[in-house]
Amino acid sequence: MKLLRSVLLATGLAAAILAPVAASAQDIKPRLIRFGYGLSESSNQGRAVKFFVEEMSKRSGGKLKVKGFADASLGSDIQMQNALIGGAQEMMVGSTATLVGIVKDFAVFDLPFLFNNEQEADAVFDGPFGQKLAAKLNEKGLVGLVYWENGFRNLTNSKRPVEKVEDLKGIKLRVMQNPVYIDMFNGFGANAVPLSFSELFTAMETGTVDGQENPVTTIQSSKFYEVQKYLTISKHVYSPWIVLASKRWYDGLSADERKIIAEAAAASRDFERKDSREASKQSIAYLKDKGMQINELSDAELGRMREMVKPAMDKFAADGGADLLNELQGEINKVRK
Ligand code: TK8
Repeated sequence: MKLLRSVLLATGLAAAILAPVAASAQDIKPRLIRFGYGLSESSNQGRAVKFFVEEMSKRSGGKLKVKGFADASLGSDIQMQNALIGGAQEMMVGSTATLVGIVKDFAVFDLPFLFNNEQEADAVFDGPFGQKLAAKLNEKGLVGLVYWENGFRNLTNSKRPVEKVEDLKGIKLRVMQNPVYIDMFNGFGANAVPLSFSELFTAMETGTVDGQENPVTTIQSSKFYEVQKYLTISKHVYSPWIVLASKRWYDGLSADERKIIAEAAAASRDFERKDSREASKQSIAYLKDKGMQINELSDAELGRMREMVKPAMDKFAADGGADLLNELQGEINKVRK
C-alpha cells in the first residue's frame, strides 16, 4: 500500500514535471505565414482572419505567426491562388468561384438558386460533397482547409431599381471570373463583365461597369454604397469562401503544425459564420441609412429568373457537370427533408 502510494506520488510528480516538457516537445518551428484576402480589415473576412491569427498564436505558443494582408495587397484571388501553388505565399481566403480554372467542379456552387438557407449550405460544404471537392485541390498544389460564409449574393447598380429581370437589360454588370456567372447574367439580359474583385470599386467609380453582385456584408464593408444607388435583394447564389494553403509549403510542415492549422481553421469557420450572419442582419439598415434605395424581388419574379437561367444550368450539365449537379441536389435534399 505504502509502495503503491509512493509509486503514485512519483508518477504523479513525474507527470507534473514532464507535462510542460511534453508540450514544448511538440514539433513546432517558428514560422511566418502570409495570409492574403481581398476585403478590408474591418470586413467580416478581416475579422475572421484576425481570429485565425490569434488562434494560431495561442495554439502554437506564439510560434506560428500568421500575418494577414487585406485589400488584395498580395494580389487578386486568382493571383494569390497561383502564388500558393508556386509556394510564394502560404495561405489565403477567397471565393470558390474563382477556382474554376484550377478545379472545374467548383462551378457547381455557382449555379443559381440551389440553397434555400445557410443551414443547407453548411451541411453540404462541411459534409462529404464539400470535402470531396476540396480534396480535388490537392493534386493542383492547394490544400482546401475549411469553407467560410461569403453569403447570399444580391445586385447593386447605379442606373435604376431592378424590380423585374428586364430592368437588367443593358446594365454592365461586373461578375466574378467564372463562366457560370457570365452565362447567368447575360441570360438575364445584362452585359456581364468579368473582373477581379480588387478592380471592382474603381470600375464602378469610373463607370466602366454600372453594377455588381455580392452579399450585403461586402456591399457595406467595401463601401459600394458610395458608388451604387440601387440594391436589389435577389439572393441568386449562395457564395462560400474557402481557406487555402499552399500544398508545397504545407507538405513541409510537421504533423503537429498541420494539426494546429486544421484546428485553428475549424475554429475560424465557426467564428466567421456566426459573425457574418450577425453582421448581415445589420447591413440593410446601414445601407439604407447611407442612401441606397433597396427593393426585394417578388417570388413571382424570382420564379421567372429561375426559368431564364435554365439554359445556363443545361449548359453546365451538358458540359460534363450533370452527375455532379445531381449529386449536389441529392445532398441538399437530404438536409431539406
Ligand atoms: C474577395 C472576393 C469576393 C467575391 C467577389 O477577394 O469576387 O465578388 O465575392 O468576396 O472573393
